[in-house]
Amino acid sequence: VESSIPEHMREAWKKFSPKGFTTKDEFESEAVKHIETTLARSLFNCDELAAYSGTALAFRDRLIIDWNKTQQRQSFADQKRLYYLSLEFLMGRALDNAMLNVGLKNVAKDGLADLGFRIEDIIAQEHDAALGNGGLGRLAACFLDSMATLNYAAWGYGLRYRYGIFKQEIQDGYQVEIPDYWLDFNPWEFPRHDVSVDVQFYGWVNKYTNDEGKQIVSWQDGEIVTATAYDVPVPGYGTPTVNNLRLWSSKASSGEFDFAKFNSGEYESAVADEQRAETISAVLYPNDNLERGKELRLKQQYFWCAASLHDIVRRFKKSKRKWSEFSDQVAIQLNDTHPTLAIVELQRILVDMEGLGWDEAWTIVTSTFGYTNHTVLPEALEKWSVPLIQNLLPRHLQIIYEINLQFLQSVEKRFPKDRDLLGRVSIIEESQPKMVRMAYLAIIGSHKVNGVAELHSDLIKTTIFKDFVKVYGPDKFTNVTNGITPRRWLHQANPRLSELIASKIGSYEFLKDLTLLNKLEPFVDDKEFKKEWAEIKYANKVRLAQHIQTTKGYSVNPKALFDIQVKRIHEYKRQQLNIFGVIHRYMAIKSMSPEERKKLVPRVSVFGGKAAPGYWMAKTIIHLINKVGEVVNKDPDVGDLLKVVFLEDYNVSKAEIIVPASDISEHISTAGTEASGTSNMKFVLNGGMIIGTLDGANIEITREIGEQNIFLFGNLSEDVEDLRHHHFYGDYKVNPELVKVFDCIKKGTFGDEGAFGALISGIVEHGDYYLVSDDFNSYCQTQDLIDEAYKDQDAWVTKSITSVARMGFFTSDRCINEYADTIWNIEPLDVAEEKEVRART
Ligand code: GP0
Repeated sequence: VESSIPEHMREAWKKFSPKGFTTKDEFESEAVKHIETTLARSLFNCDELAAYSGTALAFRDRLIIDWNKTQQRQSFADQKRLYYLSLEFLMGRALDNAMLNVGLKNVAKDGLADLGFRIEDIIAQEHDAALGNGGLGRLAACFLDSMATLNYAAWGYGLRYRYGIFKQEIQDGYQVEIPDYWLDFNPWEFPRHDVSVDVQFYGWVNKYTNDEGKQIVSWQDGEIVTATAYDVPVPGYGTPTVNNLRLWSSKASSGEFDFAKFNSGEYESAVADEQRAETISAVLYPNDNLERGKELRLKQQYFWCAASLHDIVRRFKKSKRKWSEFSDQVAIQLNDTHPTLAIVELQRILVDMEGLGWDEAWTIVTSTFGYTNHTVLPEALEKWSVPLIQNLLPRHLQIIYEINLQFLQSVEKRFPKDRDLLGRVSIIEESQPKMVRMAYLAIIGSHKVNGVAELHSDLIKTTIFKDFVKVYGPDKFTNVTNGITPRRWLHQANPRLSELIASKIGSYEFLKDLTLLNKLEPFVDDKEFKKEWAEIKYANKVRLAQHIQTTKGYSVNPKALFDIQVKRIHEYKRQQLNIFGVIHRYMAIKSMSPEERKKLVPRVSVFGGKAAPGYWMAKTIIHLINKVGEVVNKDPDVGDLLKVVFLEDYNVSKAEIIVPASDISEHISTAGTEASGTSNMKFVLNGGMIIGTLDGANIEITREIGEQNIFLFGNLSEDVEDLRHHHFYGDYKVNPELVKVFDCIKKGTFGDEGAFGALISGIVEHGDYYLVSDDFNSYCQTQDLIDEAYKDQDAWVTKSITSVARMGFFTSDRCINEYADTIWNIEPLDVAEEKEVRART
């Protein structure tokens, strides 16, 4: 590694380079120094926010030391790296995670107590980094955690949105969106004003032959926007590795904001240019599993892909290697189709800018990229209109056409008699206007395509991508079942359970090798252990009940069965099935005698999740849940037997309170629609049971934990198509129990019945696409089984412990190792020496 500091002067550097604190006194000294100098506050005006800031800055310093070393070590090792391109990184809070990962949370706890603060209050000051919508963005965050923990040289690349996912408020039962400006104080990012890339839009393509007779293609006269890097350190657990998440921020290029405009009196238009450029990274699109084809979104995608690719290529070029070695040094994973333009951009860089031949370039491109598909829902599959791309990225459109031409020629050669096949696999959909099918481009430009759970990976091979299996053979398509990081989702969210597990199996090694959880199974009959297990669940429920008390202003009984569904609100996820089930239960309670009521298991139904601002039906579901809550919660006939809670603004930090507190959580999507689900894994890992359909990863969870430990119901994915057909062409009748629920709503029991009309007519009149009626009986019966099972607390705790013991497979560490072995072809870096040096100092 080169340095501008002469050899004989490096001693001074080494002598004074910081080592970072390890003791309580050192921590206090660092925190107080930051509070009094960096923040210019004092003993007399240090509130909890200032204490948070001082603590965060102290830990940040520690991370930076390891971060710098990691980057040096990785450059030095000169191995292949992985770049994870994702438009979303749903990181949540960083401080708690940093403290646990460097193993100094207890030091901070004692230090903060000395200074007059409780560590939980300090942790709670932090604003979530909410640069994502849901499952896909949180998966990216879990992956970064695993990649650092396993010592892979891996970078994340994303956008630095000024506004993350909106904050949700409920007013009169309706969702209201509030902008989430989160950058006021963010100690976890480092602006790198020296790392920038100029990105071009619009303009035109100039093709000519130069003096040497060579074809030159130049894309010119476009609008230039500058991408500036902001780096976020990503610490691994119990390792010196701190990886990098690089987020790009947009601003007008210095050329664009030109002084000529100023001087000629065009001050306003100069400022307008500036603002237009900044708009690109201003806001996260708040849609989950839905694409709406907005030009600004396409601009975001290209801006981020171009900046990332130029950064990666620049790093590669420093190594002075031959281009043919590019994919030995670089693997790029596409998190869904959002970064598909990176494929086109790399081809453009290699052919137009570096002068490689088309075929040589294309071989490099396809051996570099891997593509992960996250959904089969048609409305989520990205398509961009040809005229839009033509205008914004004229050269890229030409390249896309060339890729398509070459691909279709190769298909024609292999399947000369199948004209239809060509139309079906073409990147261009021959509609009005023509559309570019991004998933097809991603498949053609990658060497591997994976789904995120077994069922989902089978489905993409037999449905949306089946023609490509015919063209490429089945080996290009593979499965990597999703996973979650046990550091955040067990150790951080549920410290007491983590501690109990460690005390039983002898160490915290399970946090790095989650299969060690199986050592818990011999203890399933240990009375004392079971008692502690149950006490911890109860304490977590008390904590959630307190959260409900402070945020909603009413109390729920922590002894009741906590039934939780938290995730984005979506028709396919079927929160409507859940709330109809709640109404059914409510009606049953109302019709019972006091004696009968005494036999019931009290239940708290908790909902949480955001609806996309333009998704009217999802908002209607939120409205219904809130209105049902208003009526049920104050009905004296019901009392503690049923409470309905809608928790506002579900996010990562709230999930850390909610997930450990469930008895049952709901993962009830129409079979075949939920690619994987990941919260299902989080809930089971925290000792909760699941009510679920045979969908996504529920199937593999069942295989691992055993059928007796999960409450499955509903139709199978292979029957969905026939059922839908039957709704339109058969003698279709809505389930009579569900009809009673609808009648109850229509009577105005929950207020203005008209407000919920569409929810009902979607099922009764418009074909019940999500099979709510078909699954209603089976759902309600299974809920009854749950009540029965819950009455036998001892057997319930046995189920809970057994399930946790068998969850080892669902760590994101396993998942990342699978990607590394089968897709990226990368090896972890050896950090043994670094660990030793650290242990000695
Ligand atoms: C999938 F296509 N997912 C999409 C999308 O636009 N947003 C998103 O969050 C999710 C799936 O719905 C999932 O089933 C999956 O597990 C997750 O991506 C990660 O693979 C929700 O858990």
